[in-house]
Amino acid sequence: MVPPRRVSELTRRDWLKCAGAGTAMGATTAIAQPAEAFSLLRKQQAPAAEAKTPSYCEMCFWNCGLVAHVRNNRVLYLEGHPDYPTAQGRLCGRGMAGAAFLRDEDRLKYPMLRVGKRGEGRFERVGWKLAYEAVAQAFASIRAKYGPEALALFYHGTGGPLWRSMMVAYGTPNFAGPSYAQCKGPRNVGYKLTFGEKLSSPEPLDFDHTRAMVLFGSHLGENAHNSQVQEFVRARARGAKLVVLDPRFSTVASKADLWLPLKPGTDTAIILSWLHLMVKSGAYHREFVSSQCTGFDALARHVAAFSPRWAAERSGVEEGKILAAFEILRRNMPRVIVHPGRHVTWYGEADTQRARAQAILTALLGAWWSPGGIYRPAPAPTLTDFPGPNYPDSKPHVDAAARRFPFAQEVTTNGIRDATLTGKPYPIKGWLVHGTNLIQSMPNVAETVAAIEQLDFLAVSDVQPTEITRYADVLLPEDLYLERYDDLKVGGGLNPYIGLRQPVVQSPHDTRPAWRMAKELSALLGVGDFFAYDDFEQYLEARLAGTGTTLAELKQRGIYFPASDHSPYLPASEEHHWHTPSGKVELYSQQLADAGFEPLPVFSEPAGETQQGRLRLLYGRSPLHSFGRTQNNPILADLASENFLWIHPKTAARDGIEDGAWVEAVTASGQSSGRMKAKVTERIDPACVYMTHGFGHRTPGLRRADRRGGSDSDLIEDYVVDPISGATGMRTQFVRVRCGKPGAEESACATG
Ligand SMILES: Nc1nc2c(c(=O)[nH]1)N[C@H]1C(S)=C(S)[C@@H](COP(=O)(O)OP(=O)(O)OC[C@H]3O[C@@H](n4cnc5c(=O)[nH]c(N)nc54)[C@H](O)[C@@H]3O)O[C@H]1N2
Ligand SMILES: Nc1nc2c(c(=O)[nH]1)N[C@H]1C(S)=C(S)[C@@H](COP(=O)(O)OP(=O)(O)OC[C@H]3O[C@@H](n4cnc5c(=O)[nH]c(N)nc54)[C@H](O)[C@@H]3O)O[C@H]1N2
Ligand code: SF4
Ligand SMILES: [Mo]
Repeated sequence: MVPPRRVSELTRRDWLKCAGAGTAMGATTAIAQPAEAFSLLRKQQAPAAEAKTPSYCEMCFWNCGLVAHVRNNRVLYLEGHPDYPTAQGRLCGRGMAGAAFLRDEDRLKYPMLRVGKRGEGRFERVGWKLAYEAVAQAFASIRAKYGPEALALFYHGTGGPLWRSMMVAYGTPNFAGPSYAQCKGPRNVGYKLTFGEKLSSPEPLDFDHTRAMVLFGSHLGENAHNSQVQEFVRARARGAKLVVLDPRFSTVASKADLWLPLKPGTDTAIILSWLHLMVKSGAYHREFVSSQCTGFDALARHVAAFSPRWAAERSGVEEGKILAAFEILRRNMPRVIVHPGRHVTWYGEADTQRARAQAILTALLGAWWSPGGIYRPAPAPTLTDFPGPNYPDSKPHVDAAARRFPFAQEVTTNGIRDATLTGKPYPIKGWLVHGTNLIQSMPNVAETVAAIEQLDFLAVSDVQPTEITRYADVLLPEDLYLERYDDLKVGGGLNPYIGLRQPVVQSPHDTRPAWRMAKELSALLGVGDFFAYDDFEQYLEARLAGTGTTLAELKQRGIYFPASDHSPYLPASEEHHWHTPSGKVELYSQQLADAGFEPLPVFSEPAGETQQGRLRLLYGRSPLHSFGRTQNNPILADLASENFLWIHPKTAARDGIEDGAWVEAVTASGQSSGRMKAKVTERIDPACVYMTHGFGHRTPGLRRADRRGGSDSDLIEDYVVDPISGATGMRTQFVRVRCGKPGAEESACATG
């Protein structure tokens, strides 16, 4: 028998490969052991599983189906569920490493009350009863003094909506997640304004029939959404063309037919020039435009001035490349995927305008709800509501009361934070935070901390001692996703499904699932009627009534596909009522005009010109990490323990920085990224630096991640709020690079 290998003997490539290849190719897989001694065995060498339990992943929000091989309350390894559309039989590297969390000594193990100052991270262990009572008393006193709307919920992840039920039942309209205002907001608003639909997640991209793809940022492969990467790779293998716009030579740019190394924030200029060319040469989808769209003439007049030369001057991309990319679109239309992007909160108002430009480009290509473009996703199956009272009426949420963000689709995290800081439009005095590390996910850490200082009360539900937990008055430790039930997962897309998360092992600690915490706390808050089930299986059974499947069946199979005769395409000529005011696809947006915004996408130079020595901060994803939540995972910490500051050789030479040297990025106000290593590379625009998000933790409880690498979150002070969607543009930060602090081991920017 081959001895088990330490993770570090494997290269990152091995792990990515084995994750990508899944078990079908006899991949290396993980065996659960005490976290510090985590080792890897080949699947064939692992002891036989006692159970193979299906569930789904929560290492990120793609929520891939998995099958856990279990023995002795230990997960031997995880593999991709063969039937799940998001998994397609595989897990990504992060998903495979999920089992390592289970035996991680650093996880939160029991409820705690704060004993030190907020932010200090000093707590004492208590029982659940006391923890609940502390929350219930604080909530009741805030409600009595300020009204229920003075309570807010921040949430991300599968458990969140149950907490939302509790909070809404208690009377507050204020609940928000970073997945809107720090992520997809402007995209969803821009597409909704144009097509009357926001884009679903997974994005409905018809990779299997496409002939050409264009990516604005969207660094697929580094952005490791499992099935999207698999589908993209298949499309490329079939010969689909690829155009990538990115100021950085990203992994996916290195696979492209054409890479357009544009200046940051100039995508819209290039899109406008393509629209100009389409109108001028008549190379647009006439049938789609004439049957479905309104505002073409106004658009045609608007884009007349935006020649490829004009776009070249603004973007810094050669005119010839802009024309060559257009040729790829023209020749392959309508089978073109214009990727709508996902993390699109870059520059404020320009983000919604860019999303509008992408949507209009899609319309003119005839690539909306059409083969090889963006398909029409089937709605997710509907489940039965568990019987309960009607939710009470509440005051308008903070953004509505402040009359801001007319097209926002959700309450904004930043809106709630502002209200907490200023007391306007009304005070916010209590936060409940579930599964989101606001210290890392919201721009301007100082504002978040100042807002927390204004609070009468902060409760945090998490699984590990990340930064936000250090500020909590009460800490509610959740079971890990492999230890709990959650609400059912319903997916639309091409094959609508219902998926089950179920415990595959028991938590060895005094932790609880979100459903149980919400139910038990609700009882103390006097809104227990909204959670009138004895246990969660009863709830799940009731939700499944009439769907064609049962809990027993789902426990076995993990997923169920109700019959669906949905058609993913809409013929260009078919009569259709779009969910816009005009009932048409709105190339010209009267709604935006009426609200005082530009009705046709305009290009605006990104704010903050580069000054001598100052570099724009860009950031993105590490393929082996999710946000800031996996840096302490025993396997992933071993494979990718730090991030690097990408810097161009010219800039590095100017600043005297060598490849591999310890450096810090610093803002004008002196905020530092923390010490990290320089990666001197021609792959980045000389006027920018780049790093992956999620590193540079500042919380000693995460022993493998604390102060490892640099933090983009600590640097982003200068964010810009989009008045249309309410989202926060975060690529407006400039930094200088200086040598890592002398003192420790190194003294200067030399390697060594
Ligand atoms: N491994 C992994 N995968 C993930 C996640 C994760 O945490 N880990 N998170 C998931 C989530 S929630 C999201 S929202 C997505 C985010 O991932 P994406 O939606 O792909 O994020 P982007 O900001 O589009 O992509 C970052 C890229 O944009 C480039 N860029 C910077 N400025 C500009 C510009 O002005 N124009 C253009 N065209 N490009 C620019 C950067 O150089 C970088 O290559 O990733 C998802 N996938
Ligand atoms: N500077 C900067 N900011 C960003 C981004 C960026 O790239 N750079 N990306 C933005 C994007 S696209 C997004 S989607 C957001 C993501 O923002 P968040 O969702 O806040 O992401 P994380 O920072 O990973 O925080 C997740 C928290 O949930 C905890 N957690 C993990 N699993 C569980 C669980 O099962 N139960 C509970 N209760 N808690 C759990 C983790 O320990 C961690 O504290 O960040 C946004 N903000
Ligand atoms: S993409 Fe990876 S981390 Fe995200 S859910 Fe799927 S397997 Fe898990
Ligand atoms: Mo995101």
